[in-house]
Amino acid sequence: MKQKILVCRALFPVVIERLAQYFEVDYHDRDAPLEPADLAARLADKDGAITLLSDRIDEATIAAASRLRVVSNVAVGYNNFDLAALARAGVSATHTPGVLDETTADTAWALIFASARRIVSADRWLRAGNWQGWQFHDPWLGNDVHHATLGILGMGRIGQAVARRAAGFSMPVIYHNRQRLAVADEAACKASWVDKETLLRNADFLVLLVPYSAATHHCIGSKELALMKPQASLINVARGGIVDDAALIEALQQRQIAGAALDVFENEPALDACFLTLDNVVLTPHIGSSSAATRLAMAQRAADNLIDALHGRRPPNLLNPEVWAARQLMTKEIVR
Ligand code: 8YV
Repeated sequence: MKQKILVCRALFPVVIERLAQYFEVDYHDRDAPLEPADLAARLADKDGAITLLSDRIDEATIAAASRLRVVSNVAVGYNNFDLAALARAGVSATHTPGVLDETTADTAWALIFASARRIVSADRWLRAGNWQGWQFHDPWLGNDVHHATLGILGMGRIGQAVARRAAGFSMPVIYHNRQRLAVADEAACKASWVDKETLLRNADFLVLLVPYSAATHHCIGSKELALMKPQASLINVARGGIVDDAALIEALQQRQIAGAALDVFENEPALDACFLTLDNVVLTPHIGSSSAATRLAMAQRAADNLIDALHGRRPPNLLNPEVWAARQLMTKEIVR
């Protein structure tokens, strides 16, 4: 008899067909999240699940899911998982690192340029029929990207992919990370480690790429924004909640910094309405990994993780190896 899985969102048909070769698939084939009660009810008889960031997997969600062995996120971030609750329930968790690094780095650069050169406001203004002729002192004088200092907070795989691109624009790169990169990795992305205050004071473009956790909650607030240059732009392609949105709105209103470009927000998809009134902020709806090829690669990787785990093979992107090891041990005991 096939094991049962839940797929919590409309994915690519090719991925669903692949999963259906191995499993009995309960498919929520809509591109909107399941209600928490619905999610819990549909997980009750499942061995595994493919989840998205909008599916909160905690104690309550898995309380009735006694067969559940693995939850496989279609995302590199996993702040929707309560890992402590999953450990207590003996459920393995996986994510999709690696496959979205380059695409998300591209998005960061798109936002750097959009913010520096005011592309979105200029487009909106032109469409509104305001263009009367070319002006030397046009309203869109922006800031140069080339030769400016690129600052990166959080220098994991995506941070390094962002840094590598800076060489093409002759930009010095500084970064802050809890752990300094190995010398060879620093050399590969031509980046220098600095403390957080030096990063804030010197970056012309500050790209945030730390994962969200209690430790990074509001790690950019009014105190940090006050240290930034008046011509600086803040770029967030990581997670809402890393930035204190109210403090950022205030800084943008006061022109304490030149601009921001944000792909993620506290409480998204709800958005502080003040952002909509500001012309020095670019807003995108969490599209960091959104290229067709990358979203397919993410879905396939999530399927790989689930297929391996439910066949007793260690999945490539395990988040909680101790849970996996404990279950393997338990299975051996039972067999013996
Ligand atoms: C996704 C992301 O766009 O992978 C992540 O952590 O935030 C993005 O790649 C999206 O959230 C998919 O669930």
